[in-house]
Amino acid sequence: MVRSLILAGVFAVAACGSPPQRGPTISVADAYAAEPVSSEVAAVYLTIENTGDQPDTLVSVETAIAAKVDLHRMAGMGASQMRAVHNAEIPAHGQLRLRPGGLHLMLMDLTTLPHAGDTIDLTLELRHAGTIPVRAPVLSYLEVGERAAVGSDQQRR
Ligand SMILES: [Cu+2]
Repeated sequence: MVRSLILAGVFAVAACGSPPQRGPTISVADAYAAEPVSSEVAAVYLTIENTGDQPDTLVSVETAIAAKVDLHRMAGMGASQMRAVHNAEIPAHGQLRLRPGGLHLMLMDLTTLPHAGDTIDLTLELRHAGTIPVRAPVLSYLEVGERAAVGSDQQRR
């Protein structure tokens, strides 16, 4: 709370004339992880909602069970077609959707192998909103496939 008040103050100075933002404008929904098929990496999907007037940027993600977390984009079919992305914008009054076949988080060098039914705790860092804790249930390969069939990146609420 203290941190968001400080950030709101900085923003007010930087964008004179805009109405002040009230309360958190960033939230995370629909987080889940795919049960890894190898002992080295696991994919995590989630949606970041931005109800604010300014874009924000996902700059990093941490979790206790992986040495590092990369943001990946699919450039084609298959794991060999994944490309690292350094950050991703959450548009004002919009959402950033990480989903199978698109942008996703890749937990690299797993220290613990998560199984379906477990949960993974992650910490997202956004440029403006700061750190956001996220809990992602681990789903089986079959359950992930069922979710992937619903909706698309362009979905609007
Ligand atoms: Cu990946």
